[in-house]
Amino acid sequence: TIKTAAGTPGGIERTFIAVKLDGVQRGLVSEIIGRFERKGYKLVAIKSVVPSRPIAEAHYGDLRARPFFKGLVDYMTSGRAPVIAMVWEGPDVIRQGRRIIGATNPMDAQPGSIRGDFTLTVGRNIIHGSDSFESATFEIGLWFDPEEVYNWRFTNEEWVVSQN
Ligand code: IDP
Ligand code: MG
Repeated sequence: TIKTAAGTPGGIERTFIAVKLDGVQRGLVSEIIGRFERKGYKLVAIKSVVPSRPIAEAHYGDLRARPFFKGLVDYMTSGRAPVIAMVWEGPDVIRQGRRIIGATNPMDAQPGSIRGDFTLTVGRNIIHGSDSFESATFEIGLWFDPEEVYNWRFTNEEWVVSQN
């Protein structure tokens, strides 16, 4: 059986994943969704959105003091393409999502990861993923209303997540 306590290592969790506008412009939305989907994770929320400045600033609030912060927020809110905001659910999805995405700097990202396979610079690394249970909880609440996140059950769950 699967532990259901959110935040338990290996337990069922939710994480916030976003294809940033560079990923949208490059036509990599289906590639990115496909990687999470094929792994066995469950898509419980998705929308196309140009974030407001307060949302982008809150989203990257931990980077407020960094020199690239204003440029990052300007970029995210530019509307040159939308962001594809998602919530994915499944065992250990916060940590595994970060592994699927790869290191922040594409030059450190492993081949086989999304950033390792498709990106060259930190300013155009195409995807965001929550880095902890706390940030996942905060980011899901920031980007989504509760009714936009839908609880549903995989009919093939026993073929994807059984331990035996
Ligand atoms: P993460 O996206 O892997 O969690 P963070 O350190 O949280 O990485 O940074 C958030 C985003 O800010 C990065 O994905 C990247 O787009 C941007 N960023 C981070 N460091 C730099 C930098 O040194 N120059 C420009 N942009 C940066
Ligand atoms: Mg981060």
